[in-house]
Amino acid sequence: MAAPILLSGCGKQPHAPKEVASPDAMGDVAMPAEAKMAKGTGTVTAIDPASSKITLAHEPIPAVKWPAMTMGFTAKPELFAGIAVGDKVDFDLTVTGNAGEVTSIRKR
Ligand SMILES: [Cu+2]
Repeated sequence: MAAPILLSGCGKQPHAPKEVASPDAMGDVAMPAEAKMAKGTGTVTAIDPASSKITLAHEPIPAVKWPAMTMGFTAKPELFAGIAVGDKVDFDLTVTGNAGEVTSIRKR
Protein backbone atom coordinates (compact mmCIF):
# COMPACT_ATOMS: atom_id res chain seq x y z
CA MET A 1 0.00 0.00 0.00
CA ALA A 2 1.56 3.20 -1.16
CA ALA A 3 1.26 6.19 1.05
CA PRO A 4 0.27 9.34 -0.77
CA ILE A 5 3.20 11.62 -1.23
CA LEU A 6 2.52 15.01 0.12
CA LEU A 7 4.04 17.81 -1.85
CA SER A 8 2.63 20.56 0.23
CA GLY A 9 6.06 21.38 1.70
CA CYS A 10 7.33 22.45 -1.68
CA GLY A 11 5.35 25.63 -1.98
CA LYS A 12 7.51 28.66 -2.19
CA GLN A 13 7.25 30.70 0.88
CA PRO A 14 7.65 34.37 0.47
CA HIS A 15 10.99 35.40 1.79
CA ALA A 16 10.45 37.88 4.49
CA PRO A 17 13.17 40.47 4.41
CA LYS A 18 15.54 39.56 7.19
CA GLU A 19 17.38 42.01 9.25
CA VAL A 20 20.89 42.23 7.92
CA ALA A 21 23.42 41.09 10.46
CA SER A 22 26.02 43.70 11.07
CA PRO A 23 29.40 42.77 9.60
CA ASP A 24 31.34 43.65 12.72
CA ALA A 25 30.45 40.25 14.19
CA MET A 26 33.56 38.95 12.45
CA GLY A 27 35.92 39.00 15.38
CA ASP A 28 36.84 35.41 16.13
CA VAL A 29 36.77 33.68 12.80
CA ALA A 30 38.89 30.53 12.78
CA MET A 31 41.81 30.69 10.40
CA PRO A 32 41.10 28.79 7.22
CA ALA A 33 43.87 26.65 5.79
CA GLU A 34 45.09 29.35 3.52
CA ALA A 35 48.44 29.28 1.82
CA LYS A 36 51.19 31.22 3.51
CA MET A 37 54.52 32.21 2.10
CA ALA A 38 57.60 31.54 4.18
CA LYS A 39 61.36 31.29 3.91
CA GLY A 40 63.50 28.56 5.34
CA THR A 41 67.02 27.33 5.68
CA GLY A 42 68.09 23.75 5.90
CA THR A 43 70.03 20.79 4.62
CA VAL A 44 68.87 18.54 1.81
CA THR A 45 68.52 14.97 3.07
CA ALA A 46 66.75 13.38 0.10
CA ILE A 47 65.69 14.30 -3.41
CA ASP A 48 63.10 12.39 -5.35
CA PRO A 49 62.45 14.05 -8.71
CA ALA A 50 60.25 11.16 -9.84
CA SER A 51 57.66 12.01 -7.21
CA SER A 52 58.47 15.75 -7.03
CA LYS A 53 59.60 15.48 -3.42
CA ILE A 54 62.52 16.91 -1.53
CA THR A 55 63.29 16.19 2.09
CA LEU A 56 64.88 18.96 4.08
CA ALA A 57 66.20 19.09 7.61
CA HIS A 58 65.07 22.64 8.14
CA GLU A 59 65.69 25.17 10.82
CA PRO A 60 62.74 26.74 12.63
CA ILE A 61 60.38 28.68 10.36
CA PRO A 62 58.75 31.28 12.61
CA ALA A 63 56.42 32.55 9.88
CA VAL A 64 54.43 29.32 10.13
CA LYS A 65 55.44 28.42 13.72
CA TRP A 66 57.38 25.34 12.70
CA PRO A 67 60.17 24.07 14.88
CA ALA A 68 63.29 22.60 13.34
CA MET A 69 62.51 19.23 11.78
CA THR A 70 63.16 16.95 8.88
CA MET A 71 60.26 16.72 6.51
CA GLY A 72 59.29 16.17 2.93
CA PHE A 73 58.12 18.95 0.66
CA THR A 74 56.65 18.85 -2.76
CA ALA A 75 58.66 20.77 -5.31
CA LYS A 76 58.80 21.06 -9.05
CA PRO A 77 61.55 18.74 -10.28
CA GLU A 78 63.26 21.56 -12.18
CA LEU A 79 64.08 23.13 -8.82
CA PHE A 80 66.40 20.24 -8.06
CA ALA A 81 68.89 21.18 -10.75
CA GLY A 82 72.21 21.89 -9.09
CA ILE A 83 71.00 20.69 -5.69
CA ALA A 84 72.43 17.57 -4.10
CA VAL A 85 71.85 15.64 -0.89
CA GLY A 86 73.93 17.26 1.84
CA ASP A 87 73.70 20.78 0.42
CA LYS A 88 72.79 23.59 2.73
CA VAL A 89 70.05 25.59 1.12
CA ASP A 90 67.83 28.62 1.48
CA PHE A 91 64.35 28.03 0.20
CA ASP A 92 61.02 29.70 -0.24
CA LEU A 93 57.90 27.75 0.44
CA THR A 94 54.17 27.94 0.35
CA VAL A 95 52.54 26.35 3.36
CA THR A 96 48.95 25.15 3.39
CA GLY A 97 48.00 23.61 6.69
CA ASN A 98 50.84 21.24 7.52
CA ALA A 99 51.99 20.71 3.96
CA GLY A 100 54.67 22.72 2.30
CA GLU A 101 55.68 23.22 -1.29
CA VAL A 102 59.12 24.52 -2.02
CA THR A 103 58.81 27.21 -4.67
CA SER A 104 62.46 28.12 -4.97
CA ILE A 105 65.68 26.79 -3.58
CA ARG A 106 69.21 28.17 -3.54
CA LYS A 107 72.42 26.56 -2.44
CA ARG A 108 74.07 28.55 0.31
CU1 LIG B 1 58.84 21.13 8.94
